[in-house]
Amino acid sequence: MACPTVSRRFLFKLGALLFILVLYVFGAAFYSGLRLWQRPLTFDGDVRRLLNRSTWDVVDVLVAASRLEKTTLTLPACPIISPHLKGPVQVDNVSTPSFESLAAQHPELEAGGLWRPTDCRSRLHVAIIVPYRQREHHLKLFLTHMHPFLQRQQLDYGIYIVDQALPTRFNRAMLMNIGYAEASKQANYSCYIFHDVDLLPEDDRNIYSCPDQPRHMSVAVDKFKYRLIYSTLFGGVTAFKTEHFKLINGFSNIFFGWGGEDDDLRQRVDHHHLSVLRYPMTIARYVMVKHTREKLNAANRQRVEMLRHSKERFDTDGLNSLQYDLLKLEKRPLYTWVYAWIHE
Ligand SMILES: [Mn+2]
Repeated sequence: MACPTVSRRFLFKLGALLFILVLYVFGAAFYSGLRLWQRPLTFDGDVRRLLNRSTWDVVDVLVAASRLEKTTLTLPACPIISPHLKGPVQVDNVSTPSFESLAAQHPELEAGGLWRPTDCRSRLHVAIIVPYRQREHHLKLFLTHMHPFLQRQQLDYGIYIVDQALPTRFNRAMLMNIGYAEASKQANYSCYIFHDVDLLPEDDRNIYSCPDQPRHMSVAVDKFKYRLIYSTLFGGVTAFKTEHFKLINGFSNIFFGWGGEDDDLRQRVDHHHLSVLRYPMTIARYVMVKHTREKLNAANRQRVEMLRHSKERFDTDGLNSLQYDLLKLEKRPLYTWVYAWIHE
C-alpha cells in the first residue's frame, strides 16, 4: 500500500517542479524584454547581445537560440572573395537623386541603413562611421555609391552619419568617436571604418574589412593626382578592428576646425606599436567630390603646436573623455542618423 502513495507524491512533486521551471523560463524571457513573437531573432544582434550579459540571462540565450531565424544558423559562410566584385567601377559624382527615390531603389535595406547577405553568412560585421554637417549633396552621392559597393563585398554592415549641430566649429575626430560610441550600442561590430563623406572608392576590390593591423584606405585620391602626399598620411578613410580602436583610446576630442586630427590618430597608432597597412595604390583609389571649405571648418591654426604635445594626451583625451549631447538617433531608410551637440 505504501508504494503507490510514495510514487504519487513523487509525481506530484515532479510536476510542481516542472511547472515552476516552465514559469521560470517564460518569466525570464518576458522580463528580459525579448519580444520573441514580434520578429525573428538574428545571431549578430540578439544572441550576441544576450551573450554579453550574465546571470539568469542564460535562459534567454537558450530561448533565443531556439528561435533563431533558420537562415542565420544554417547558411554557409560567404566565400572569402565575393563573386559579385567588379573591380574598377564608375563613380557618379554629379547626380542628385532625392533621398526618397534613393530609398525606393533600396528596398533590401533594413531601417538605419543596415544590410547583410541573405544567401550566405557574412564574415565581416562592419560599421561605417561618417562625420557630417550640411553636405547633403555629398551624402546623396555617398549613399548612392556605397550601398551597392558594400553589398557587392557581401558585408554585414551599417552606415552611421554623425551630424554635428550648429554653431560650434566642426570636429571631425570627435564625431568619429561619437559614431563609434553610438554604433557600438546598436550592435556588436568587430570592425569600424571611419570615412569622410566626400570620398568615393573607385574599385570594389578595396575590401571594407579590418585586418590584423589598422588600415589606411584612401591611399590614392584623384585630388592629389592619385599620389600619397606624405608617407604617414592617415586621413580620409581608415579601418580599425574594435579592439585596436579601444586600445588607442579612439581619436582626440580637441581638434576643432580643419586638420591635425588625422596625424594625431596616426601618432596613437604608432605609440601603441601598431602598424598601418595599405592596399596597393592601383586598388585603393578614391574620387574626392569637389567642395569649398566651410566657415565653421576653417583650418585649425594651432594644429602643429597641438600635435607636438599629442603624446601627453593619449591616455586622457579620447574615448575615455568623450562628452556630447545626443540630440537624436534616428533609423532612417538609408542610414542611422546620429545628431549630436558638441561643447567647444
Ligand atoms: Mn574633403
